[in-house]
Amino acid sequence: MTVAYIGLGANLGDARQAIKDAIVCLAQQIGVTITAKSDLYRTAPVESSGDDYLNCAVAVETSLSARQLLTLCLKIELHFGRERPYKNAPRTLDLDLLLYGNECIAEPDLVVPHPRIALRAFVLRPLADLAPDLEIPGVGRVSALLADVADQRIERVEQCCCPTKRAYAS
Ligand code: PH2
Ligand code: MG
Ligand code: MG
Repeated sequence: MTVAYIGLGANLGDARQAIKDAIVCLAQQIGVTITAKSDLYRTAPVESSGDDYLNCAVAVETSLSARQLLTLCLKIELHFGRERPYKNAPRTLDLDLLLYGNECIAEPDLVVPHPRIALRAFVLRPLADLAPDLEIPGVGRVSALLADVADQRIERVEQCCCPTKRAYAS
């Protein structure tokens, strides 16, 4: 079993519903157990256009390989109507594999840790809910990295509704 972190984002259509439904969908997949869910954030588009995004992140325990998890994320995005008319276009759902255990993977279509993980409050803030002390391989500690993106607009819109805040029954 590997602990992985997946970032979720959307800024087209009913973003809040899509993110909620996508988490349920992830939780139903064989080989994926959601162990924690971050709060939900409204965030300013970064190198992107359109409405503000909603972003959050989940921690999963998985028996899938990083490649299998990526393929699953892309399949779920498509199921939620994801289209890619141009780079960073507004989207109904984006699922990014942020971290896969301590692995560093650099393949053309699969880079882990996510290449822009250290630059984006919309990734780091939800990750900090899940694992503030997490050391991102080759990058640094989540809590320390967060200080460097303090200028990016991000606002909590919903606390994780899990009974214990961290634990998410899947
Ligand atoms: N995703 C992007 C580009 N810019 N900005 C915000 N606020 N949230 C995102 O999820 C996001 C973005 C590329 O995936
Ligand atoms: Mg993304
Ligand atoms: Mg993506």
